[in-house]
Amino acid sequence: MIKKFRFGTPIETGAVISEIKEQDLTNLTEFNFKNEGVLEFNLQLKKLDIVYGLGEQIRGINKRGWIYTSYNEDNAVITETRTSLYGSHNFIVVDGQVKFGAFFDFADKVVFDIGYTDSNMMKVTCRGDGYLYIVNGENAYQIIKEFRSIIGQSYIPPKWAFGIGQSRWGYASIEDFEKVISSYEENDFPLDMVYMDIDYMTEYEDFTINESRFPDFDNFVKKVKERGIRLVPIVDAGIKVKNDYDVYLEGLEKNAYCVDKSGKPFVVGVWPGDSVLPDILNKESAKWFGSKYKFYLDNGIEGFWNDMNEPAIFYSKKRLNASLTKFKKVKPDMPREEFEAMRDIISSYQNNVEDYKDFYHNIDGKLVSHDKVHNLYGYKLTQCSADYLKEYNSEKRYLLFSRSSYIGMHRSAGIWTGDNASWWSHLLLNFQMLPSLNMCGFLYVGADVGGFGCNTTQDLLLRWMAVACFTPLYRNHSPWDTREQEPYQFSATDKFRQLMQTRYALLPFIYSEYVKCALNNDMLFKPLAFCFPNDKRAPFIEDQLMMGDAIMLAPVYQQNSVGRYVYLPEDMLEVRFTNAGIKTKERKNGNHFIKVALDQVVVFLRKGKVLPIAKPCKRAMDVDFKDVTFIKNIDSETVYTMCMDDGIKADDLRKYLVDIVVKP
Ligand code: MIG
Repeated sequence: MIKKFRFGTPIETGAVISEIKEQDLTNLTEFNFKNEGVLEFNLQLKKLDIVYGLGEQIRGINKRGWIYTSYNEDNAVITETRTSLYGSHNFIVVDGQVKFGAFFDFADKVVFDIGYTDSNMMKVTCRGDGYLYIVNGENAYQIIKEFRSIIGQSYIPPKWAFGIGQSRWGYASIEDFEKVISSYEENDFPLDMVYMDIDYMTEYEDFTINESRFPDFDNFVKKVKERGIRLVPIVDAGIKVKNDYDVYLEGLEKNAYCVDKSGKPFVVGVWPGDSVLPDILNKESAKWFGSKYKFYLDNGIEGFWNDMNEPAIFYSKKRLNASLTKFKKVKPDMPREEFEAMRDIISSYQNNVEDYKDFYHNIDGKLVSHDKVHNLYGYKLTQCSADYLKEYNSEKRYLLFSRSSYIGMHRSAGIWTGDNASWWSHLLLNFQMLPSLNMCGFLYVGADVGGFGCNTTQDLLLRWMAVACFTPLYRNHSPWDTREQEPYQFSATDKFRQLMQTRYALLPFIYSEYVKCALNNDMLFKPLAFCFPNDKRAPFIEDQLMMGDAIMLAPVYQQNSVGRYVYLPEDMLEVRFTNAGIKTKERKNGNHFIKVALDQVVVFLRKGKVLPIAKPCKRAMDVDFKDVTFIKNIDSETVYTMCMDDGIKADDLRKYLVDIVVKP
């Protein structure tokens, strides 16, 4: 039930892996289609129609009432007025009197005006050439599963990647990492990963380790792993221009960088200063860049996060040089206008989209301007690292996630949602992104726990950790210029420990549900309406989600609240994780004010379902999936399907799904 339409001569993105026959445009009945230089798809919306999708985007689960742009953007100020974030996930589902999904597989900019200009109209405009896929189905949920089946199975990380990770931009030496790990150990906090931000490198050079601050690095990696913890380094997109940096020289020799019009490597400024961008849209160059991960792998590293791959640009050398003559000398009596003109020039450097028109990729011998394929950069960069990891060791699963992305990347990596802030509104925003990301194939997802930018507070971090209990990627991360945010920096140690233990108690459930969703092209997080299709209120609930088909999440996301109102579409069992054990209570359908203390996690278990709970553990790999107890809301025998693989081997995980019989 999928129709494929082609517009022009598209760049193949690789997002869709199924063979689908192209159809004549006369079969495009879902949209009113116009092509006057730019492609335009119009649809009249009915009052209560819902539009789902768009993956990593701002605003709610229902995307109506705003305008969204797919043009990957590095901008750390994520407010409600933004229109684009780090990824482009061009899949939407219209759910109303008409129901269909639409995937705009365009490498260039796509704008989704979903009732912004005219509240009853949806207008999608696409720049450049591409494909449109129309997915039909009975309901939104079926349409999504159908779409997921043509884009291929989602990435499954190793089991340890479901543990807790600690990160901070600023950890810069063995001592810093020692301190993090020992603080976790002293406080009896569980931990699986510590992330290494850019300060581990020599002068921000990718594929290097600062030897003076990390002497004997491979031994350090080994020692840390003996304590059950993995180090996960960051890899930035830009390669430093420097005459004795072997990686830079090698890439030069292989013509592996993006070039300007004259064919010279295009120079941009990022963390290392003047840098060049690997041309990862070129097959050979991509292969070369991916192979560089060997450096870390040889040191015992098993996980990576790819950053700055929109690509982020602090300045382009070209713009910088061209503007220099415009600078006047700063004088005390300088007119305000002149001063402001200078300031404007300076602030125009960072991530100026005009720069994207000034460099080129060599795609199969043809020079293609970056701005036409901009949205693929993070995807393809992460793809080539994933390809190399497989080549390095095809037996093993690696942890890999990226900041920038496009649909297709979901097969080889996860996403973290970039530079959020320590704002209560972002706690809700990041929660609402979960189902939208799942619709687009991204299952291994998570936000910086506690918020990245700005100063967090103890209560925000606690509430955030209660939500993160359920997100596949769970990482506390913040930059050096904000309040220190590791759980051990605050006084409520017992509360933090309680929440972290809850995560590990839930690991057999989280991991098994994740694997099943990946294998079945299913969503891990669903809007309520997908599970309660006959409930009239469910479509308008934006702050509760179903996880798998067993539990409903309803997190507290407001400061100073002692709980929240929760809507129960049916009778459910309230399951409360407390420091005095797990407490359950039957709840009738309807509205309830549910009290939730700062160290508690409350979920609602559906009738006929069970929830496996593991014994306390401090490392994900040590959680005993065989030794679980079940919280039950059943009248008769049922089965729970658990994934019992070793958590590491790259294998068909279907073989490890075990049905466990649970009696009432
Ligand atoms: O320009 O590596 O989103 O997680 O800590 C900032 C430093 C670059 C942005 C990432 C953030 C990371 C930071 N990076």
